[in-house]
Amino acid sequence: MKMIEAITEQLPAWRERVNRLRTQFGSLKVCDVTVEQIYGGIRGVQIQVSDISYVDPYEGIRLRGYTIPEVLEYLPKKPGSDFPLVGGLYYLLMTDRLPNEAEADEVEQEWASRSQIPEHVYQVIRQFPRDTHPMTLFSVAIMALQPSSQFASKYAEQMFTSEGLPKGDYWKYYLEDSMNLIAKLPGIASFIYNYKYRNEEIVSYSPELDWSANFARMIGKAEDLRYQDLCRLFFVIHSDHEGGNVSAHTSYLVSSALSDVYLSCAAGMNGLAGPLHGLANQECIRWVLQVREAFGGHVPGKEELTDHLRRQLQAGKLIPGYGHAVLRVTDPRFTVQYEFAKKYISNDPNIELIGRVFEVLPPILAENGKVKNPYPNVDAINGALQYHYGVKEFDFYTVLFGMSRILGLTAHIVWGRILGKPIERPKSLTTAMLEQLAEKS
Ligand code: NMX
Ligand code: MLT
Repeated sequence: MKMIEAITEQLPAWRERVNRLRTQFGSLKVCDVTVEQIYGGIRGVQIQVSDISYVDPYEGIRLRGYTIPEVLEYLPKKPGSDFPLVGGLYYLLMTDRLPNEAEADEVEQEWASRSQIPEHVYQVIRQFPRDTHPMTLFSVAIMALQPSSQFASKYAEQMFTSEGLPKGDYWKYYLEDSMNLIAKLPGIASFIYNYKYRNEEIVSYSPELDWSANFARMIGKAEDLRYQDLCRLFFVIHSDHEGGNVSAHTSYLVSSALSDVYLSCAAGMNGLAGPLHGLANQECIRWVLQVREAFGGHVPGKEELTDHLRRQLQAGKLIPGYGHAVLRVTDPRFTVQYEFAKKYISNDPNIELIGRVFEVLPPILAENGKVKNPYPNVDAINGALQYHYGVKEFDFYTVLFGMSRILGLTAHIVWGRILGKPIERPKSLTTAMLEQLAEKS
């Protein structure tokens, strides 16, 4: 794989940079931690390093240094499509280099060749009651693939042989596992969808189509080219949001114990399934529809909407899709999806309402100074787009987020192994210890 060559080429320089920092500047202080930060979700404490992506509070995400509009513009596309090949995005995340068409295509072809899903994975999913949440099925299906982990078997094998597995080579097995897992995600996600809501169909992967279009085809949207483009857009922009969000942080932590890619990504998906994180996208469309229902199915005018939103906030309700732990501006991932919506489906009433809420809500949320970011995040519009194109089962939306997020999670994990990061083990204190520190201050 070209991707392996590209990483191998850069390896000595990266390792050298990290070694220099650790040996020459190991005692350099990066930041202080306050009592409020300890109790407040470790917000703003700079305890990680990752070069896969970075979220600037006032600009939003950059994936390997590129903004969302730049990523959408520069990555290779399939003829006839306006949105990138996910294979190209993965090449960028993994190698820190923009791929050419052949390199993006090679990743796509690798996925096609690794896409066969063992029968027992379908059986595991079928064992669950049909009303099980799709994220549970998704996480379980990833776990069901774990016995095929090349890293886990190689690691176990070297314990009993004289031939060791050099630490510097772990990453190659993590990358193999990552490629094998990602290749199977369209098949797994689509089967969960088909099992729960359609005809229980298992659709095999078509090497003629890219990863995104394969997923669309597998859920019955072979003819819907616009939906396929929406999938490409969705999968690219949800792939990563630096290392500190719940799913990335969780999977990275788990992998630091040398748990393999399957164990680590399933853990990350369990975090993504929380309503304050990925699950928010299913809540957003539900909320949008409830607001319309409160107005007899119509889109309320600005004044009516303002009153309605104030009442909700006064009742202590959370408005899904608004706010962010790091961002202090409108999420650029919201913006590009809103642009897609205005271009192709501007007459959709849910999109109209989302636009109106966007006009009206930020100043209201900002009023009491409590909400640190009164602007929409990525989830505020995801569901409405899926809903428009006929994917109307809200609880499935986080699986789409998960498919995409695994691209980023695995890039973080593989690079953790490349740079030889040790097991994570921060230190905890007791309340009494903090009280003693407070007394002395
Ligand atoms: N509606 C109402 N109140 C809010 C909102 C909102 N959308 N966002 C924050 N607040 C409240 C929050 O509950 C907290 O109140 P209290 O002190 O009474 O607990 C207060 O404002 C301060 O919260 P922040 O410091 O601004 O936000 P925090 O960093 O703790 O949490 C979120 C960030 C994203 C978890 C929070 O804004 C939220 O729950 N938003 C709605 C859910 C959502 O959209 N999640 C998706 C996140 C993106 N993703 O894809 O993962
Ligand atoms: C994400 O994409 O992970 C969310 O925006 C949450 C975050 O960054 O904390």
